[in-house]
Amino acid sequence: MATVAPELETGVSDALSRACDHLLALQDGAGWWKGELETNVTMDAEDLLLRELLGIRELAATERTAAWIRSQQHPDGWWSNFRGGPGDLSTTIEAYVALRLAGDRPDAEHMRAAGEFVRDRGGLQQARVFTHIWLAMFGLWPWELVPALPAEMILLPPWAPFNPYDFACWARQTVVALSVVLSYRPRGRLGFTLEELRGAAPWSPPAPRTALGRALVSLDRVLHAYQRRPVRRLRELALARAERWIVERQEADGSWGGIQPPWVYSLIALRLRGYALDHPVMRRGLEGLESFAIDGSGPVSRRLEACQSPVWDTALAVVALADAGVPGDHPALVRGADWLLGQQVLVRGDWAIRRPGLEPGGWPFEFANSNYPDVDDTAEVALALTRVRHPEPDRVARAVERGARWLEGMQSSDGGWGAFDADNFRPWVRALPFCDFGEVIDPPSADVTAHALELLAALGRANPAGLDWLTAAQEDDGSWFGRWGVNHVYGTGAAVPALVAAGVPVTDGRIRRAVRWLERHQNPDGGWGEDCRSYDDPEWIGRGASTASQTAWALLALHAAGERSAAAQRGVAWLVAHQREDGGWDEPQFTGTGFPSDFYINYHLYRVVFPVMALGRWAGC
Ligand code: R04
Repeated sequence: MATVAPELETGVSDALSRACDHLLALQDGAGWWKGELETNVTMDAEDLLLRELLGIRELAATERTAAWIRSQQHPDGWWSNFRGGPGDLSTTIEAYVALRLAGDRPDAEHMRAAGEFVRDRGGLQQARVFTHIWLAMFGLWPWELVPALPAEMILLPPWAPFNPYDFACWARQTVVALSVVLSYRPRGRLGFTLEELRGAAPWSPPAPRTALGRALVSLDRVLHAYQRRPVRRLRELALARAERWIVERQEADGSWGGIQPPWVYSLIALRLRGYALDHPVMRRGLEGLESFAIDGSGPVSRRLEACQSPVWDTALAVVALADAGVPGDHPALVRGADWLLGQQVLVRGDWAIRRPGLEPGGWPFEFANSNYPDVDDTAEVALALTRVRHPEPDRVARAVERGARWLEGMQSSDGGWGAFDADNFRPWVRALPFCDFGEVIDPPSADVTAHALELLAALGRANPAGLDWLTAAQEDDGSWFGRWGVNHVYGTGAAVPALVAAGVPVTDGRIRRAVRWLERHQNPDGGWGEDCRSYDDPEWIGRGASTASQTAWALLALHAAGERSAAAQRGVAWLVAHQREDGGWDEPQFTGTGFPSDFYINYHLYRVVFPVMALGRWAGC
């Protein structure tokens, strides 16, 4: 074991105290923390298209949104889905249409470059299904070429294949709303065409590679024929049921699931069902959506958060500050705990379909998300609460106990945990022609399972099935895959502390192999980084420019493994050397995962909370 230089110890303690001050200053008076949640410009483009469709697009907001979209364009003409990433066809098409809507001319330099990129990639024809739907809603793409999604799906019972509960909750809310939209096939007008974005080859459906895929393409043809002549009474029954399903799920903040896609599509679906814009459901929905916009006055640009992360950020901040040695009865921690206690979900949501007997008690991700508490947040919040010395300890203990019971009940039958649902792993929906974007099921993942195990271990509750699941999920190279964070550095940073907490000795082969994987993937500068491209190209696994959050994740694993090695010291030194004057860190890279390969998130608080955790644990030995 390497000795630790005294300069490093001093550096850590200075860095930590500045970082803690920085983090404490970011707390809201109400007790929560919330960093910006940055994604990509489809959010902003679709916001303009939604407003155009509903007839509520305003000039000033359009100009500020367009300014943001322009500011995100790569000099070569395209837009990507994460900072530093490659151009994305669908994102570029949506950004282009939004800028046309804002008045940018197709012969302007930046638009010509975008058009060239789109045509090079095969044109509009090759875009994802969601992009085709947006175009179809304005008469710019034939509805006939959009894969079928019959509204009658809502009538299927939860045991039938392709019923809404086979989809992950985020996809479920999206497809139910879109099944209404696809039934009405609205056709707005934009006053321009997109001939300049047409590629050379005609559209042809993607060729499925499996027998199931081929069967579903045939089914798609049958359903298209049905869409031309649906059984009227059945269709109306389905639409009425879908409408009710949607309205019942609107959250207190006016959102659907607190995430942009179902929110926007639900508003469109209800409008098509005849809801006027001043109907309370629509009004709450539109006002809430406005509150997800980060807007300045004057020439400052306007952008939209795809969702918000206050519960997650607050739990992480409390854990980080406690790790850094802030006393458990510090007012910031007590206020944070008080706010978290008020966020526990005590009503049933969609999760109860698969776990009907289970008492509620989880925590969600967002301000208002009572239909969709998740295991990840429940684990992290309960862990945070155990670190606070609250004036009402019994109240805290009861909340933690309820959360832990809910979490135990949400364990899938294979021993792992998914994020929002138990046993959501029927793979068929992935093969639907409609589902060409993002993950559409919510099977157990290593990171969520690790967080669940870490909580249960902290409460002294053994869970052999979970431990076995996590053990089996270790890759041959010693790492774990990161479902909700980029990527193997995240998965490994979650799994190792969980295994150790669950009683696996640091000398165990699982821990040693993970440590060796981390050491092999340390950058020469001492930090760790992993590019979002690691989801598509194995060459990138464990590789990328060093970032504060990923360096911290690696250090959390090394710390749990008992390492005070030269490698660990160089990682700690990287964090100390890259801290900003104000106590924070810069992190332009996206290190959060929405959907592997398709959707990435830059959680702006990650760059602070994870370094505080890592340095705090390092300093605490
Ligand atoms: C890091 C914590 C992970 N934990 C909680 C997850 C919270 C965020 O989950 C989602 C965020 C999302 N955004 N956008 C989508 C989305 C889905 C999530 C999204 C949904 C549907 C389509 C496109 C994007 F589950 Br279509 C920001 C597990």
